[in-house]
Amino acid sequence: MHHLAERILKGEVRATARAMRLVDDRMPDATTVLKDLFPHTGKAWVLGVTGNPGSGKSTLCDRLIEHFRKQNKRVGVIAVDPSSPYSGGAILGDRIRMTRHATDDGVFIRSVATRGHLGGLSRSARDLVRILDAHGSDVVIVETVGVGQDELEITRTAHTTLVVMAPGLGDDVQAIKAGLMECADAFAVNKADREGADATVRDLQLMIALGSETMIAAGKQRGHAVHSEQDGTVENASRSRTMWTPPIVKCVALRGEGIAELVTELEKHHAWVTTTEEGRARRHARLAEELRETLREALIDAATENLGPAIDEAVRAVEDKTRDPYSATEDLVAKFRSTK
Ligand SMILES: Nc1nc2c(ncn2[C@@H]2O[C@H](COP(=O)(O)OP(=O)(O)O)[C@@H](O)[C@H]2O)c(=O)[nH]1
Ligand SMILES: [Mg+2]
Repeated sequence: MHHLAERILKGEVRATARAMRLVDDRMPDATTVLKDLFPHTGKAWVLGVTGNPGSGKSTLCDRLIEHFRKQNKRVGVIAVDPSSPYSGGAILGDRIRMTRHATDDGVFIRSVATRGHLGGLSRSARDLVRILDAHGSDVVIVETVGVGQDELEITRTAHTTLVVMAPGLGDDVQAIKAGLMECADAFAVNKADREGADATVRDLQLMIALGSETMIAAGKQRGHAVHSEQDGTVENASRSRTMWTPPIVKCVALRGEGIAELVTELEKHHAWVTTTEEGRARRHARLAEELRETLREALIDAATENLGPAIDEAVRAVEDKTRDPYSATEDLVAKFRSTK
């Protein structure tokens, strides 16, 4: 076993931080460590927290950490932020807001910049989650801004995804991005000390009700509710029983209000994901996705290595119009196959 993996499994903070840097830099050693760690992962509850900037995600995460620490749970946090870690922007803000946990060795907080992740941000996030899981975290919180596709994809690393909304932020339910709606397993309407929180709750309720009506009618499956595989043969009534309906919880993260209720709802979802057939199917689908993604990358690497000059030649041939790009690709695939 890699020495870092051994030390991570003992819960050594420095080894954990070191392995995370290897993942960031996509060093070959990172893969070795991840291979050794994988059999020891799967114990942590991965909780995604997303939403628009300023909705109060970091403040809420801080409260969640506090809550879990009172239950003596070890908490890992991955804060994915769009700004560079050195710009003094949001990451610095997040660090400050979470610092009261910085001296607690039951909490491990890691900020991740969104730029410069070879192989994609969601892959890096998934690997970092696994390291924290093996390190002994009972809960791993992944905070991401719910804007770009990359960020939304990260929520697929989580067992449970919480979408944080706040009134008066232009966070009207009509404006909420479809992607954000689809990844939500629960909603927190934060800043309930402000006007408009009840209206946001009502709008969300309506949207969820309409959403599930549409889903039942169409017999479609959505990101947060994977139905039985015998689609079409299951009665609508039984379908709606097995479906997950995202709860909505009002809170004031700033004052720690509503946090216990929120955690209760999140835990219900965790139980749903871990005990139902729908939850199992969802985990299976995500692993299949991951494997396809890593396979695609590995195949491209292998093909590039084997065909290097042939690819350059093909590009020139297409440029000279002596070959079309479709046939050129077919030629390359045939050539790659014959080298195996
Ligand atoms: N009034 C009010 N302000 C809050 C609440 N929660 C967070 N804030 C403030 O909202 C701003 C953005 O919070 P932050 O946690 O950084 O949001 P993030 O960008 O989603 O991570 C900060 O100034 C917080 O103090 C709340 O419950 N009520
Ligand atoms: Mg934040």
